[in-house]
Amino acid sequence: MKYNQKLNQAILTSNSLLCIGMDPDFNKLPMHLMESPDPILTFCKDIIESTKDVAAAYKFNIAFFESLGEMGWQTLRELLTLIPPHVLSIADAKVGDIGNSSEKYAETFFDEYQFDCVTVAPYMGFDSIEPFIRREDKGIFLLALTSNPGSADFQRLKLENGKYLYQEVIDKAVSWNKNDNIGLVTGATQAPDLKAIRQQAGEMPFLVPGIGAQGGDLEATIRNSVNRQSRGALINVGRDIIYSSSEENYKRIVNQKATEYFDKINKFRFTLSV
Ligand code: OMP
Repeated sequence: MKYNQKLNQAILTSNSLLCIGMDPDFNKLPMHLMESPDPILTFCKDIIESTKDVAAAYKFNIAFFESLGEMGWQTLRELLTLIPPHVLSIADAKVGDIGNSSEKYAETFFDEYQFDCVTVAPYMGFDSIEPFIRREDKGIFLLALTSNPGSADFQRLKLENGKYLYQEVIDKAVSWNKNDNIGLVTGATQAPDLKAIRQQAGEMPFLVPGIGAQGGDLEATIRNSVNRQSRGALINVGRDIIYSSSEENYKRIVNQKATEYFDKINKFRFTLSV
C-alpha cells in the first residue's frame, strides 16, 4: 500500500488525529511498576493498551529507547507488534546524513524495524532525504517549524529571496513530493503560523507536537493545521497523556486523558470556529 493511503486510512479508520508520544522515562514511571521485571516495557504496553482505541498513530522517540542500551531496541521491536495494523508507526529519530549513510538509516527504520515513517532533518539537503522518500510505501516528516524555543535560531532566518528558512524548506518539500510521502513537522507552539504553513504546503500531512507539556493551544492548532478534508494532521501528545497518573489504576486515567484529547480534537476539526 502507498504511504499516503496508509496515513489516510489510519486517520479514517480510527476517526482520530491523535498521535501518542512514546517517550518512556524511567524516572517518571508509576512507582508500583518498579516491582515489574521490565518496568519500561510494562509501562509502554499499558500505554498502548489504554490508548489504542483513540490513536491514529504512535510516535516512538528513539532517544528514549536508545538510552536503555540493547534492551531499548528489543523493547521497541516488541512494542511495534502491539500497534494495531491500521495505525501509523513513526520513528522519531530526526535523521539525515550523506546519501550513503541515510540509506542505512532508511534500512534500519523501514526494513529492520518496519516503521511506516521517520522524522528527518532537512539541513543536509536532497541527497540526505532521497533514500527515505524513494520508496512509495514509506514516508517522512521533515522538520519545518519546530516547537522548541531554539527553533528561531535558524528556522526564522530571513533569506535573500525574502522567505524564512523554514518556508524555503516547505517549498523544497512540496517540489520533492513526487511519491506523495513527505509531511512536515510543525510545532503547536507556533499555532498562529500554522495557517500560512497550511496554505503554502497544500494537502501535505503535518506532524504537530507541542500540545500539553509544551503549552501549545489545541484549538488554534487544529483549526489552523487541518487540510480541506479536516484531516492531514497528526497531533502528538506525549507527557500530558502518558504521565497523567502515577496511581496503580493509571491505565484508566491514561485512557480518560487520551479520550478527552480525541474528543476535543474531533470537536475542533469538525466544527467551525465561533
Ligand atoms: P511532549 O512535549 O511530551 O508532548 O513530547 C513532544 C515530542 O515531540 C518529543 O518526543 C519531542 O522530541 C518531539 N518534538 C517536539 O517536541 N517538537 C518538535 O518540533 C518536533 C518534535 C518531533 O519531531 O517529534
